[in-house]
Amino acid sequence: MSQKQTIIGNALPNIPWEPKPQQCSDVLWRSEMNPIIQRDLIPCSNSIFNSAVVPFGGEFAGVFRCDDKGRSMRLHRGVSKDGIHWNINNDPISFICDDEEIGKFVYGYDPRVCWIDDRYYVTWCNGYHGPTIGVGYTYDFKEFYQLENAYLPFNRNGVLFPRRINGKYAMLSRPSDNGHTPFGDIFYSESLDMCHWGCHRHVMSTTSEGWQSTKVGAGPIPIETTEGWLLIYHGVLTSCNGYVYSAGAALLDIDRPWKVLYRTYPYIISPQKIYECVGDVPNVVFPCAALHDAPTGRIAIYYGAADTVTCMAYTTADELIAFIKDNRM
Ligand code: BMA
Repeated sequence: MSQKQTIIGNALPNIPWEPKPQQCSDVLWRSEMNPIIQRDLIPCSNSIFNSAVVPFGGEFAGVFRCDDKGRSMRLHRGVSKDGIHWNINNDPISFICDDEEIGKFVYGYDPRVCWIDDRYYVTWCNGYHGPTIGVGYTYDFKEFYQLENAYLPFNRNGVLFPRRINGKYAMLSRPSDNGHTPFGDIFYSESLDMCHWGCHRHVMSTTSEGWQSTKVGAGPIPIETTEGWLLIYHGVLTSCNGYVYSAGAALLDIDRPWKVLYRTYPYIISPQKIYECVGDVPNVVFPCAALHDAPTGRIAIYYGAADTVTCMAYTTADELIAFIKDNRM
């Protein structure tokens, strides 16, 4: 255990954890149990991936992207005692919403879950005349309430910050098109009421070549550290066989998170294992959640693999931050 705590946050003594294998020289190491969630865990599912997990009542809970056997994209709730073995509800979440037009569910995918103040906020890619960012909340992972969509279509990868910044809620997002968007930068937006979003700021662009040259998008909820907001994000490369989704990491300024302090030139994880390269969409790793334990700095990352299954990988805050600084662009 390090003397100084790098992560600003709570202890999570029961965080899922596997020590780094001796022969591993990478900054992230995969779970030996991958994939921790198989595609057919529940009767209706074609695939379960790109999902969000949080500590809940001494155990764990989450919102899962389950594409059904009609290949419709749905959100399901789940609970787990250890963060690894999951009990996912077979019925999709039915959001309670005051406004019929907003509450009419079309599709939902790539959820993120973020504890702020007194509740768990859920953001996801929500079908409303094309993809935009849906926002809702739950107290108990049983009843979910839906708020207004955050933005006009088209937008994806809406990721909240876990506290107000300069008195306002803050969210990263990635304006997009209605298809398999061949572009995309990360932006920052603020809101006083979780309804009206503005003061949009550019955060980061794609690079001229390499794993993050087609589009970038925020991944898990940013982790507050003494070195800045630790952001894990995905980046996409266009190969002769289509898109390749990898992930990198960045540090953002604590008070002005649209200012990137450092950002990795290399990826921290790319599709290499068979379960990341073979599936409904080959060559995809897509992190959507990260648990962390402040005293030890341990970080457990949840990512979707090949748009088919859910996997885990581990790192520590000190190791990842050192890697970002040593391998910055
Ligand atoms: C994106 C989203 C993700 C998916 C990725 C790769 O546009 O649809 O859910 O993992 O494409 O197919």
